[in-house]
Amino acid sequence: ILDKIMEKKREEVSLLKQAGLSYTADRTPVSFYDRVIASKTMALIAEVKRASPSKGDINIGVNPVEQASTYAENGADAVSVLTDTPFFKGTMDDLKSVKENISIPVLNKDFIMDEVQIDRAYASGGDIILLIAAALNDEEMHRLYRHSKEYGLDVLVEVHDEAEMERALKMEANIIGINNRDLRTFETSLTTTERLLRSYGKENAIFVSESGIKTQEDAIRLKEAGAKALLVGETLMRAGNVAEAVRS
Ligand code: IGP
Repeated sequence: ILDKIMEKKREEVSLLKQAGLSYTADRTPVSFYDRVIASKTMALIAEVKRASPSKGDINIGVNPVEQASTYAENGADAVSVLTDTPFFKGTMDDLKSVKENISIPVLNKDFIMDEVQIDRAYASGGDIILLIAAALNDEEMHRLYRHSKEYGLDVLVEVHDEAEMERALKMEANIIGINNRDLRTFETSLTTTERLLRSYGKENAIFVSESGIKTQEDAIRLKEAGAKALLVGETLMRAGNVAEAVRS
């Protein structure tokens, strides 16, 4: 699926460039990194996710602003907003409206392959952007990382295995997401975080465990593995009582 998504993204990026949109903004992003460093407890990145390629429709009728506000009011440390439309049914407008209504950092969750997407993220109110190691080579990762840093954006570098982790550490990424879901097979297991942190947990970065997190027991398990933050989407999107789910 990742190859298919990136192929579609390439079309989106080329349209963006053709349109010749230039994004102007002058803002100071809110730092997620500083917030986690200052915090003694496990951080939560709570995600707004209407649908996904692996689960289909999750919560198609969600009001992103209400959902994000509930996250923020109940102690989330950041809100992730999926902005990919073809596969996740999110929009850049979701990101903009969420940003206007909350003060905690906002992650522009998308498949970034070009600077123009970072310009757009910055101008739309994103504080953190995502770079997926499985979708980018070293040259692209470095270039896009540097571009993000010029705006003062935080970068979540996402890895899924040892080789990707080595690449992320080598570029001195300070926030590394370990995706428990294999984007190529959809197989999801929390042992991915446990395995990678057994080998790399002492390295100097904030490790975020991502995907497939459902219960308090899962959270405890990942905390014991050395994760400093969790990224949770589906469980919060399906929760009957979102406020309670965030707090727990
Ligand atoms: C959230 P979940 O299983 O809690 O809904 O997962 C998040 O980790 C997932 O949406 C995600 C993702 C990504 C989505 C992780 N990495 C990259 C799109 C692109």
